[in-house]
Amino acid sequence: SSCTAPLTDNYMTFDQMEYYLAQLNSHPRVSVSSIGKSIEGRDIWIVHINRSGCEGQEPIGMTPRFAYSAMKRRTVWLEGGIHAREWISPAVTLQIIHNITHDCSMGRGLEVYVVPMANPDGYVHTWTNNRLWRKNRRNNPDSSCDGVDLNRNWDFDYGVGASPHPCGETYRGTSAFSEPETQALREAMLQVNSTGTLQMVMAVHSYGQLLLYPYGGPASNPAPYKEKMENLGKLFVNTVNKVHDKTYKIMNANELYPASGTSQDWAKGILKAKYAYTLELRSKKTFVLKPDEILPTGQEVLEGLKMVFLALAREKNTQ
Ligand code: 0X9
Ligand code: ZN
Repeated sequence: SSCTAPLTDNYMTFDQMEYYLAQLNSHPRVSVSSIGKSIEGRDIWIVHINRSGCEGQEPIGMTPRFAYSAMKRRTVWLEGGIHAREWISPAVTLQIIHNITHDCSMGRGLEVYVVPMANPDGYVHTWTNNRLWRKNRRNNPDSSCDGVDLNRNWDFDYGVGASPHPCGETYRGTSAFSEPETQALREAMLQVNSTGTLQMVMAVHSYGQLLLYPYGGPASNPAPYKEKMENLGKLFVNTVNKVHDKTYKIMNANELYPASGTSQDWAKGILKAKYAYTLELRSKKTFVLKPDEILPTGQEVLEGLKMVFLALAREKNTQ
């Protein structure tokens, strides 16, 4: 529709994202706030879409008496933009925010929290200096190479399966949570986790068209609820694949390649989120996706998420 056009016509600069989020904040069901600042002082924004205005529209199968108020809140956390060059991630994440906000049928029975741009400094750098920059903009001491991979900096299985060298693309940093960006995400996730049951965490990346479930570390034991994560993941990819006939697949993260210190594994292993995923969006071969793929990528993911949200809201047992 025309009101989503600015979100799907082209990629937004960081300034445009901030402008969009500021406007969105005037919507009664939305609150936008900063969870902290990046190394270069940019805000990391979180969007909470609440259920006010959607009462009486609980999912089928959920007794109104238990819905929303009496029941422990079920929360969902979506993370976008932790890798700077994966522009389709914030673009799709913003579309998801738009959709949940403007459509009560999506995300019924759930409290949804979204960080669309977890690495603003890196993102700005991809617009101004280097389109293929991945990490944050840490000025590493005693090295001519900048940046820490924010998806190797989390304190679960930290270390092995991530580069110890500042010049590495997957440089893990000097210690777990050495970066203000991961610290801000951790604090916000702990806060959200304390307000309800964290049903699902999804980190949105590109590329590969894959849905990955934990663990991804080298010492990858089967994660709790592995079967359930596989089954819900299959529901997601099957739904996604009906929309534009694409070929998303589900697999174990460690089987793709071992990576430790990821937000997904921390969410699963430490926060005990029942479901944790890394979603790799389009394409099959490059980070540089043409703007005309923003809309279809968003459409397919939205259909998949709708199904997943319904399943999560209806589930009887929580974590
Ligand atoms: O390597 C990553 O951080 C993610 N892929 S990306 O190309 N977007 O950088 C994948 C992390 C998922 N975990 C494992 N593959 N173990
Ligand atoms: Zn990534």
